[in-house]
Amino acid sequence: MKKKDLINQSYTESGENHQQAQKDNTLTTQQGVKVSDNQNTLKVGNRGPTLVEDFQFREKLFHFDHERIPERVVHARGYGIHGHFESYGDHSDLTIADPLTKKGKKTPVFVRFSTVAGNKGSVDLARDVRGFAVKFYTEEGNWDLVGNNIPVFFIQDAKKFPDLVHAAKAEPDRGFPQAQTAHDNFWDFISLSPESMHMVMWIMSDRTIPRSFRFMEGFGVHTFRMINAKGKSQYVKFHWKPLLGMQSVMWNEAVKINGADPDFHRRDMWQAIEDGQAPEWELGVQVFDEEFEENYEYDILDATKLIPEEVVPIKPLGKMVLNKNVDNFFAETEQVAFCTQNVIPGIDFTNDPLLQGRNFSYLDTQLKRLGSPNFTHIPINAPRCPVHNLQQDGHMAMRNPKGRVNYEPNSWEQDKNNPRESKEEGFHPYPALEMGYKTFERGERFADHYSQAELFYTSQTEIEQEHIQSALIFELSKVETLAIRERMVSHLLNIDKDLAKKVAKGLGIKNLPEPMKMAREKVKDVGNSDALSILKNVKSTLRGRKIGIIVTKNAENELLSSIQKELNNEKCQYDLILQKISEVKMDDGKTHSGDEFIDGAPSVLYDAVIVLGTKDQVKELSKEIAFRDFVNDAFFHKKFIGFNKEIESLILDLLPINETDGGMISLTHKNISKYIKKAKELRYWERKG
Ligand code: HDD
Repeated sequence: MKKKDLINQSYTESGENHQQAQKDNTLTTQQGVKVSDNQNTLKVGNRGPTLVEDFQFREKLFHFDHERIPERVVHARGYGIHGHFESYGDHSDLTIADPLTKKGKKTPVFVRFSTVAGNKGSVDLARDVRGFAVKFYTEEGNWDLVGNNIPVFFIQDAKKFPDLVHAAKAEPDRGFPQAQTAHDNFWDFISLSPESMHMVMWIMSDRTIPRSFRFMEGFGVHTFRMINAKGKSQYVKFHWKPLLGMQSVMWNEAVKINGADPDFHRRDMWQAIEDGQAPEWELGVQVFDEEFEENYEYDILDATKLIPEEVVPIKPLGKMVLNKNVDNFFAETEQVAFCTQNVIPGIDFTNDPLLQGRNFSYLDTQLKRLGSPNFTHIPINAPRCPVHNLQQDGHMAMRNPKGRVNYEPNSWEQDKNNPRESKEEGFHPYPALEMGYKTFERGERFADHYSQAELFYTSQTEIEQEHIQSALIFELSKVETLAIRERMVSHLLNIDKDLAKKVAKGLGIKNLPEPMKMAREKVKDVGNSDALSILKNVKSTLRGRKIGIIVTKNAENELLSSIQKELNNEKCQYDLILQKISEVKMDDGKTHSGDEFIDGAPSVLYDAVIVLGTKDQVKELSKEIAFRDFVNDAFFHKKFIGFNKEIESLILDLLPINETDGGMISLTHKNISKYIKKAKELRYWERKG
């Protein structure tokens, strides 16, 4: 320890050492008074009662006692990142929206990814929809595109939202299950809401167990309007496409990841950004007009329906890059307040009853969470363009205009503190013609609840269909009430008979129930959309993926170095997993320090694995459950497994096969690129079991 540090060292009563203030770093109270003792309360004698007079103690505790704000009623667990959006071109034929009118124009953004049902402290890999909320800080004000990683929603009308969320969250008497839909209340509600069936197919698919936030699509869900300078309105649906491609994990992996690393998704994002691997998404829109609206089989105002990309292709508009982690989680990720009604000139709403209800809900919820109508004064919510208005006062007001004017009209001189409306530049709602009787009824074309559920299911690969079947069987097996299980099967019969039969069989339902009565006949030809499948769209890349490499004592260093070199070329991350975290001595006497040790790095945390070792060491390792699980899980999760030739038979001894399959590669200096090429397929789906 340097002499300077020693001088600043003192000891508390209990003998712990702690540092005295260096110049200008003195601890103060919130009032700026310097603190002399931050370890001991003020007492009468060193064993006497504590004095209320200790204002430093009282202030410290007072602040601590009030540090929490209410968590979001949904999407409580989230993770925020800064970045920017860059327009590919001038899209002013479509919209005057500020971020889209100039090629290369960059607009700062803040994105919060989230799960929906779980509390703030729940696990990252719950089977759940992921929120994908983007705040654009445009020169024309904040524009919030508050979407999900699924293009449709459970319900058609916002009035049903509180019931949906109540049913999905923990049951009110017992306070569980946490972050899970596998319980009676959820499936009771769903099975009584035929409109949810399309979404059910999505949530039972691998879309709800993404490998990373970086490998997810995002959707604005509703139909919005874009308005150009001539006042022409066109309908749009927003899509975010991850440039790294899509990827999900298997359910058995998700369950294990939640135990091994409950923060798997946030850690992945944090690390990627710290490593300079900023994830990117392309923003695109499906554009269509009123003629399409009138002729489409479904109502474009119905958020439980999508328009296949094959029917209306996506027009790319620009690219979003997320490249900066937050400085303070609470200040930014927790306090960010997204509101669907935050639109700017050039973007407008439609009459989608879900969107209309959201526009009420989001503003309302921010008051509850952030406690003041001045939540826009918090830096993460503050627009980055000028803000002038006559709204004043309220809790924690930070923007306090000077002068005597706080009303309008007034006859005082106009300036920043005395602003006026502008007919030319101000936001004008699109002058849509609206006429009709007041009614609680829904549009007729909202009533076909099964066609697009079938479209989604039949557009999946066989493997993905199997995952949907297993997910339904798993979830419904946790439902105790048999009538609810059967009601779900009767819905599935309207979607796909084979699916219904397989789920019924999995649940031990011997006699199939009658199909649920349909409110409206399904369309004749539901079509097919390859874009709906993850596996039909795998991007052959290891970029952004992570490989777990177990290295034992005396393993061949040259082989390891060649592997590391190739993985670096692919911009693939990797961890060296050792028997002891400290270091490993290789065959040439050189050493490597470990990123992980074997108990802390199960193979579920990696996209592919490699084991490099000597026979003796691997034999020893094979006695350990962590190593056996590592190899077995990698095998059953259909990951590519690489190993040096010498240990091939030992690896096989751990597995239920006698010879290697196409997903297992015995590594030599010459065939590392073969392993890399294979691993880019991400999973060896041909593997049985
Ligand atoms: Fe919502 C949060 C997405 C329907 C009411 N919602 C919230 C967030 C996302 C979504 C991503 C988290 C924002 C953040 O990170 O802070 N919600 C959706 C999508 C929907 C949807 C894509 C359907 C298309 N939501 C929906 C309805 C209502 C709400 C129908 C109510 C009528 N949502 C809320 C909320 C939340 C919210 C209660 C909780 C926290 C918040 O708003 O800021 O107002």
